[in-house]
Amino acid sequence: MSNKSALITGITGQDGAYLSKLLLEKGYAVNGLLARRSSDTLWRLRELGIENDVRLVDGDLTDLASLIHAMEASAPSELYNLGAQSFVGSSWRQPLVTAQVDGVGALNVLEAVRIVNPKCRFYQASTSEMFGLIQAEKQNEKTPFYPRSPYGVAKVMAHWSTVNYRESFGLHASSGILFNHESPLRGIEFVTRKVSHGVARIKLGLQSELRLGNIDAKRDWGYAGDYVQAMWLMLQQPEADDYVVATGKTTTVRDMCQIAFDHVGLRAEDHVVVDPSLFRPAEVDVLLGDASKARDRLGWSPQTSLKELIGMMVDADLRRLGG
Ligand code: NDP
Ligand code: GDR
Repeated sequence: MSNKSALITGITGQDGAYLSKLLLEKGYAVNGLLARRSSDTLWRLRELGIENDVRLVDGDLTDLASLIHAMEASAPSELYNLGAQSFVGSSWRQPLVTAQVDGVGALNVLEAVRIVNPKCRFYQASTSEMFGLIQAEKQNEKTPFYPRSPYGVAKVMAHWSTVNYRESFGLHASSGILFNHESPLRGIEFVTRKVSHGVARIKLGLQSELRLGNIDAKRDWGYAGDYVQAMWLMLQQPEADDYVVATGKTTTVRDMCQIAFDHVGLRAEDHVVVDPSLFRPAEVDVLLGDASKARDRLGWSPQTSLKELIGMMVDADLRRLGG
């Protein structure tokens, strides 16, 4: 057990919930930045049974004053910047919000750390979307970036700001370049959860069709519960650095769907409809990560197969729907 204190932006999101649980188990005092919304955003913390174990501080990534206040109020030794407009599809429709929250927002957090306590360790939620257009069969920390969406572009800014604050001000600032990671707590707009929810509804006779966009896209999908461990490990290292976190396996959306339908004894081809209106203006066709550095330096490796992950997600959606 430790007497460390953490501040998490994006605490109400998928990763924020799993990271909170992990840090609470390690004895941390867990604080989270809560952006004001008109509806309830605490369902994930509630689902993990930790809603009353974390302390929430009002704030928004676009409001530096609120971040300085959150730093002062929670006196963290570690800050995890997970907050973002994280849906790639929306980033074309809300490019300026995405840039403000995901790009400038990260810079605001770095400034708050620099101003209030430059000894506080910092984690940036970087992403495989920064790689974008295929340039290497497997992407690692040395692969150049070529983002393909306003989201990817904003995240490149946040990533380089993190490197820059490390080099300019000596902050212990690390970036985790995480590939797609999913769970039963995934937002419904992302493809794995859209599929697990759709499959559960089809199984229960509540719908018959599942409309998807580009099912030939390939992703390197892992389990969020495994990936938050890597975030924590990065901040325990003597030196800050950047790490790719991935499974090293890639699967098409089409095959991922089939895994989900197989789980309930149905055939994907009987239900999936490709809807061109769901295609993106520019696509990231393939992602496949090489996480050897995380394995060698952090001792991290993924523990959950895609089949186990998708099965877990479909079962959770069946349960939620009362099936
Ligand atoms: P989610 O979309 O589930 O969570 C995003 C979080 O950011 C929510 O808590 C949301 O709050 C918060 N947020 C949004 N806008 C603001 C704002 N203006 N000020 C403060 N908080 C805000 O994302 P994930 O948990 O899946 O991802 C966590 C981070 O990791 C994100 O930065 C994402 O871009 C990045 N990432 C995710 C990957 C994945 O596969 N999941 C892979 C690589 C990177 P609210 O609930 O109120 O909307
Ligand atoms: P992604 O995740 O864009 O990789 O970003 P998403 O699940 O949205 O898309 C994955 C791939 O599936 C294709 N696809 C569809 N996607 C959605 N959402 N809905 C559909 O109906 C559909 N049909 C096909 C997409 O075109 C894409 O190729 C996620 C987010 O969590 C980011 O925040 C994170 O940085 C990256 O993963 C790594």
